[in-house]
Amino acid sequence: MTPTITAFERSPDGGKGLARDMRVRWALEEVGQPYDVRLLSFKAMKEPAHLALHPFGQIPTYEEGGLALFESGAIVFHIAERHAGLLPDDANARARAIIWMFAALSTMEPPIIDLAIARLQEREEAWYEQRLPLVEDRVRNRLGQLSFRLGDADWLDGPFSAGDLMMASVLLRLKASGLLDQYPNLSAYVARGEARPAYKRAFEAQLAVFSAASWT
Ligand code: GTB
Repeated sequence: MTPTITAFERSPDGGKGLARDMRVRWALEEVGQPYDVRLLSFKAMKEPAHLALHPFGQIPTYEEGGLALFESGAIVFHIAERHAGLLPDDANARARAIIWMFAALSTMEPPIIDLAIARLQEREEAWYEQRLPLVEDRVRNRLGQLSFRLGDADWLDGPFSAGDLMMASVLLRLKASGLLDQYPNLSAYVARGEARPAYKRAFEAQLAVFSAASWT
């Protein structure tokens, strides 16, 4: 059964691949699973039909037969569990790859999103200039720790895994900020992710939505 995912009809990033459907597309491409996409307007995301799938009225969702999932991490984990290629067979190596999925989502992503929100929504606040360096420092702290752990390895724990897919997806959000450039091994890590054929296919697929749209 071909799964269907949801994505923005009109993403604020105009196709830079920063919305979270991108990590789901990437996972599906890595395992060679074709998929359909249902595009949603911001209005449709808050309507009952979508809220029945996603209680928070967001993208991405994933539907496959009778199964409906939300949360990009849970979706990527489901894909990685059901197909070969994103999680090692060895039980301990598999558990360690899963650690990195959680680390990406619960340790790295929160300060990165906090920074994105500060830059997008708090610029006009009187305290913005005071707060920004604190937020950036929290991101740098995590990047420094991750950079130290990665060292000169290609991936976080042996071969490329769902943990790397999630970590690279989270770090990509920092690309435009310049912060990543201060950690050459992390920049190279993200670039290795972007160079993967599956990533490129996923990126082109999400970009095609915006290139084809009449409003662009
Ligand atoms: N924890 C959830 C998950 O991982 O799936 C978070 C899902 C989420 O934040 N979805 C966002 C959404 O639906 C899209 S990805 N937002 C609409 C809403 O909440 O009403 C976040 C996002 C959006 C836009 C950009 N961008 O343009 O750069 C980047 C990331």
